[in-house]
Amino acid sequence: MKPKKVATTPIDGQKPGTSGLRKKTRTFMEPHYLENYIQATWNGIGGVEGKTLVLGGDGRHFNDRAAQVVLRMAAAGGAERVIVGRNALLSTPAASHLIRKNKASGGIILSASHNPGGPDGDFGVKYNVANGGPAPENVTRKIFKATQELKKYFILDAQDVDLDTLGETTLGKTVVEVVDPTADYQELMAELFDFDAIKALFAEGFRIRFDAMHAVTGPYAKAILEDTLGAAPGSVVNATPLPDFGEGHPDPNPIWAKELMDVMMGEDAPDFGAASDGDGDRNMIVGRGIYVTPSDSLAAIAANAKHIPSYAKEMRGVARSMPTSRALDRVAEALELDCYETPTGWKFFGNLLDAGAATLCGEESAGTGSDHVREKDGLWAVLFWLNVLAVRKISVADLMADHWKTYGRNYYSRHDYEAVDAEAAQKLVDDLRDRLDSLPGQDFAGLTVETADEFAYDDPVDGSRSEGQGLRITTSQGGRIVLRLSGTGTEGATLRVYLERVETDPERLHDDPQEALASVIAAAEAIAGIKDRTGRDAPDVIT
Ligand code: G16
Repeated sequence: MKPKKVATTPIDGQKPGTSGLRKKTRTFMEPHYLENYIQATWNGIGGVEGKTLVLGGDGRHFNDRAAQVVLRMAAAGGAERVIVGRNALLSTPAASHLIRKNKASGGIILSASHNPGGPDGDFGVKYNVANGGPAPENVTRKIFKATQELKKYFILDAQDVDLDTLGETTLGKTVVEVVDPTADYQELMAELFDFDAIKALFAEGFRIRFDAMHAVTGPYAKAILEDTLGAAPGSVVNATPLPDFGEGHPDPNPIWAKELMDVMMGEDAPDFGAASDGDGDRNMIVGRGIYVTPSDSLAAIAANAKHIPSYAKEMRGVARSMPTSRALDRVAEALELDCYETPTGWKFFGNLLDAGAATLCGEESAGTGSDHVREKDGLWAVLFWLNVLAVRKISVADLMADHWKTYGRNYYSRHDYEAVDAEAAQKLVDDLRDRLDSLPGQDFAGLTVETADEFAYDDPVDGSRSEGQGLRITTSQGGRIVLRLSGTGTEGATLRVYLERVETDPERLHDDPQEALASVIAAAEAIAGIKDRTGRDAPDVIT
């Protein structure tokens, strides 16, 4: 079997965004599209000859076909071994773990995360590096450059590999090892958490509903929560991964996981509800009658790490992305932990975790994780919460009430304007950037601007600088407004407006977040003229 050389030309727009390359599925299915990007990835990382790679995806439409292409191109490039999840399935955190455990050079994850799937949905390809984390900017820049210079790619002329059977086969000279996607991950979770305590909790009748949203975590959650920890059969719902996620939007937030929200706000709600996204790295936590925002979940996890032996032992610092609420900062201050603020994108946590500067990190976009892998990890967050509840014997609502009483409450909400005209969105941001210096001291909707700047990040570990990472404005009354354009959308632009206000008055800790934030929302509108410039009356998604 000899690699076939295929002549090609560069394809425009193959620029990795916040998390790999995401495009419409049909775009990825066009001739040469995927092949070009994979070859550019190989070129950008200095080839794959003699390397071990990990491969898996979230099972969305085209996942199976794309995996075969990646395998044939890895073989054509001379990879020594490719470790693949059975049927080309791997959750993103499980892929990260396999890369680390096997000391692989890196891995390809086929996923567009929380974006819808199916032929009319989205597809994505992400390259993760040897530490298990998403490729940092110095690598994605090289990949992008390679896409612009590409003239040929190499692919083995071979039959499909049987990915349904565990064990080793060969493709050319490359060993293809098909592994159980859940086994190693489950072992890691058992090392981190007190499974006996969680088993005892379920044995006492504690009820959970985990919504896998027809995505990749279904098999993981069933194996761990039901089969191992003893949650009642049927606790994990929508557990079979489907190529179109059951025509749903596998994004764990109150809008897209409405079914779960309705159950949790209803009369016979279970004790605990959770959901995860397409590739299993995001999570949503809900208690009976209470939704926990991702920013609050992160802060609560940090505050309660002392109840979990593997984390109590050594908590280094914590980290959050800039738009994430500053609830974490308040916990870090109280616990005397360093707290890092990074740009949006899990890749920015990699250096801090590798250097041992941070143990826990998280984002407002429903990602939480720790140094156990180099990705955010949905099921990990769920197990963390369950472990804490098992030790503290407390409800989610009481835990949060206690948390806010201790640290104050950072009311928080994100307003998304989706598929807006890209030029209009860019102009809104550019115009506001130009006015930033003039804002401090001015009043908007009753709030006075205190500071206004554009976030830039100087990585404390490798000294690299990332500019243009979002506009941030702080106001009187503990308010903060952040505006940035999403780097994961596939249609027009998505404008994200992040709104926050700190409340420490014990009488005002249980208000409706949109009401508690009304003044900040009005100030954001007065400052940026969002409705007028986007032509929208209201955000498409409020989380
Ligand atoms: C990715 C990144 C996250 C980021 C999120 C949203 O998540 O890994 O770090 O917070 O996108 O990014 P943006 O605001 O640019 O759309 P995922 O779960 O989509 O891989």
